[in-house]
Amino acid sequence: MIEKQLQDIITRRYHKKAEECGSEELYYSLLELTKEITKERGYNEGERKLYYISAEFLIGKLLSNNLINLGLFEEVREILERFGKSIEEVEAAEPEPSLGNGGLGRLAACFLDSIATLSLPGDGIGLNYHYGLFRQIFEKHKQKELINPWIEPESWLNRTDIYFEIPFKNFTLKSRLYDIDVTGYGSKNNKLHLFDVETVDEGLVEEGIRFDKSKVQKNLTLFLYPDDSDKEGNLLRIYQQYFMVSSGAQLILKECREKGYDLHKLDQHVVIQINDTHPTLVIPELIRLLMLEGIRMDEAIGIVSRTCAYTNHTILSEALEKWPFDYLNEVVPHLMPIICELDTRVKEEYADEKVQIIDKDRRVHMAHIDIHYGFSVNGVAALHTGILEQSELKHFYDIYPEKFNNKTNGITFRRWLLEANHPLADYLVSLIGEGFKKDASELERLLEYRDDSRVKERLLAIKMEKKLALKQYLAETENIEIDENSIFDIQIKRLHEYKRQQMNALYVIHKYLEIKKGRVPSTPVTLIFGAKAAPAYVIAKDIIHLILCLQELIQDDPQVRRHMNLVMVQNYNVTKAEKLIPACDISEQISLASKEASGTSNMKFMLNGAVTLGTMDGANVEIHDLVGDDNIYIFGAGSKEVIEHYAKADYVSKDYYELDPQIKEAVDFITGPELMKIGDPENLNRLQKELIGKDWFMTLLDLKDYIHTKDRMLKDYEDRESWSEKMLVNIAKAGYFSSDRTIAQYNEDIWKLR
Ligand code: GPQ
Repeated sequence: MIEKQLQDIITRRYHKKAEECGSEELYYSLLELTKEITKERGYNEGERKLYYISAEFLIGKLLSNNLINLGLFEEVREILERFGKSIEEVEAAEPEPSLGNGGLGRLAACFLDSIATLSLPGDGIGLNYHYGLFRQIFEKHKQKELINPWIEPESWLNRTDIYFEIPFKNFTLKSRLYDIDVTGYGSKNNKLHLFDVETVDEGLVEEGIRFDKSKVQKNLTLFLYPDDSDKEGNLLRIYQQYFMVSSGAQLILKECREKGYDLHKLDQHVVIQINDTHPTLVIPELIRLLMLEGIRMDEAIGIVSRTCAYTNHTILSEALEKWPFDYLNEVVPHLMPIICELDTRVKEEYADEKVQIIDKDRRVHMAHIDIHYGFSVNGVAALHTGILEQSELKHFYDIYPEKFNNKTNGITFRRWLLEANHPLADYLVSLIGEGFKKDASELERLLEYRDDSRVKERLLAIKMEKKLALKQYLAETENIEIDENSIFDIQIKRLHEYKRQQMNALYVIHKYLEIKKGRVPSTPVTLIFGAKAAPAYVIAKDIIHLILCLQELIQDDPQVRRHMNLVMVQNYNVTKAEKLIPACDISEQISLASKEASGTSNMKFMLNGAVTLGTMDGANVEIHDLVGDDNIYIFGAGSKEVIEHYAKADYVSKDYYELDPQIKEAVDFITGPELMKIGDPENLNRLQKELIGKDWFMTLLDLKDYIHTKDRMLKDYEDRESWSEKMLVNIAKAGYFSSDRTIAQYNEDIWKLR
C-alpha cells in the first residue's frame, strides 16, 4: 500500500523505478508522501486552544520523527531496504532546521510533540528564520561561524495565503504565514505556525554571518538571534519579537472570529504560553488589538491577564531581558501608552522598586510584565522554581504566591528513544511490551530484571552497538577515530562558563599530567565535547580554543592517546545529539549549582543508559531522587552554598589556585609551553587569567571534588555487572522525564484544555 503510493510519487516526479533512485530523490518522495498521509489524519480541535509562542523551535530533522509518529517507520524502513537503501542514507539528504540555540528551543519542539500526542489542540507560533543557528567549523583551533540555510524549494513548510499587516514606527511589514504539521504519536496533528517577511534578502549576508543590521525590511527573519552586542542588534531583536507576537496575536484573533467566539470571553477559548520573555510583547499587543475591537482598556487588560502564562528558564541576570524604553519607542511607539499604563498600575499598587516594570533607568523589565499581567509563572525544575520563589523572584512570590508553580522539563521519548536508539527500544518492547511508548512510567517494569544478568549483558551489548555506530559516523563525517573499547564520557550543550566545560578541560589536563607521570587509568577513556559558543562571547570561544588545542596535543602523543582521547565534534546539533547520546557511558552535567535551570540532555542520556556525573543542579536533583545514591555520581558545592558565596561575595578563585598545587599545575598548563606551541597565546593567556582573577562560575571551587568523583566513576565502570545495573536503573526511572508527563501537568494546572 505505502510502497505503491511511494512508487506512484516517484514515477510522477522522476519517471523511474524506486530501485534506480538516489537518496535525495527518495527523500523528496518520502517527504511528499509523509505530508500527504499526515494531512489525512486531521487536526486536534476543541472549545479551548493553546498557543505556545516561542522565538525558538529546535525541531531537528522530521522525516523519521514523523514516520514514527504516523506508525509507518518500520514499513518504510523495510521498503527502502528492498530498494537497496537504508533510512539513514535517505535521511542524510534532509537538511536540519536549527531554529533554536539549545535547551529552550529543543524543549519547545519536544512539547509540540507531546501536546499533539496527548490530543490537545495546541499550536506553536514562531518565526521562519531563513538561516538557523550558525554552522560551526573549526579553523586554527577556533570556531568559525557560517550561515546555516535549511529552506529548500520543497520542505516541511507549507506556504499559506494568510497575511497580516505588522505596524512599526516608520513602515508596515507584511507577514506571511507558513505552517509545519506537527504529528503526534498515534493521534491527530497540530501546527507550528512560522511567520516570515516577504522582502527578506539573503544577499544581505557578507562574510561569515555578518550582515547590515539596519535594513530591517530585508533582514527581519534572516537569522535566528542576531548578535545583540550593539544598539542595532538590540533594535533588530525588538523588531523580530514584535513581528512574531503581532502576527501571532492577529492569527489567534482571526481563528477566534472564524469560530464565532465572543472576544470578551477570549480567556475561555485561548491560553497563551509565553516561552521565556522573548514573546512578552504579546501582552500589550493583544491589549491593543482588543481595544481596536472596541473593548475598553481596563477590560482588555483583564482578559489578557487571564489568557497569558509565563515560563521562566533561567536565573542568570544577563539573560533576563530589559529593553531601554527609548529602543522600544523607536520600534513600536504605539505600544508605549499601553506599557506605561501597565507600569502605572503597578506603581500605584506597589512601592517596592524590585517589582516595577519601568525602572529608574527607564528600562522595561519584560519578565515583570509577564508576572503582573499573566496568571501563571512556572520554573522548569523543582530546584529552579524553589530558587525563583525564595530568592530571584521572591518579591513577586510574596505578592502572587498562587501564580507560581513548577513544571519539571521533559523530553519526547519518540525522538530520544524510539528514533535515536532502535536496538534499545526494540529490546525494551521484548521485555516489558509496547505500553511504555504511550505511558512512560511503564519503564519502571524494567526493575524486575535488576538481578537478571542476561538482561544486563544485553544492555551492555546494545551500548556497544551504539558506540560502534558513533565510531563509524564520526569516521565518515568528521574523519575522527575513536576506540569503542574506551569509556565514552560526553559533554554536549551550549558553551557557557556556568556549564563549566572549562572544568572538564582542566580534568583532561590533570589526567594528561598523571599519564605523563606513569599513572595510567586501567580502562582508556574518550572525552567527547560538542558545543557552539555565541559569536560575541569571548571567554566561551577561549574555552573552545583550549579544548581544540588539548585535542591536538593528545592526538600527537601516542603515549597519552592510548589511555585518554579527546574529541570535539564540529557543529553540534540535534542530528549529532541523536548519534552521541545513545553511545554515552558518562553523562557530564557539571554546571555550577543553582545556575542550570533544568537541563534536558541529562534526561536524554539517562533514558539511553548513561550514568550521570553531576552537581546538585537543575533536574539532576530530581534524577538523584529517582535513582538513588548508587546510580548517580554527585559532587561539588550545593546551591545553598553557592548562593551564599554570591551573597557574601567571598569566593576568591586565587585562593584555590594558590593553596592547591594540583589545581595550580592544571591551570598553569593552559599557558605552558606544550599548549602555547599549538594555540594562540592571546586566547590561552586570557582564559588562564580569567580562571585565577575572576572565575565567576566557581570552577576551582569544585575542581578537586570533580576530579576525585570522575576518577571513582571510571574505576567503577570496570565492574561491568554493577555498572550495567546502574544503566538499567537509570533507564527504568527515566519515565518521569517524558514530556508527556510535563505536558499533562501543564494542562492540568495551567492550560485546562478539555
Ligand atoms: N535555556 Cl533563558 C536556554 O536554552 N536558552 C535560554 O535563553 C534560556 C534558558 C535553557 C536552560 O539553560 C536549561 O537549563 C533548560 O533546561 C532549558 O532552557 C529548557 O527549560
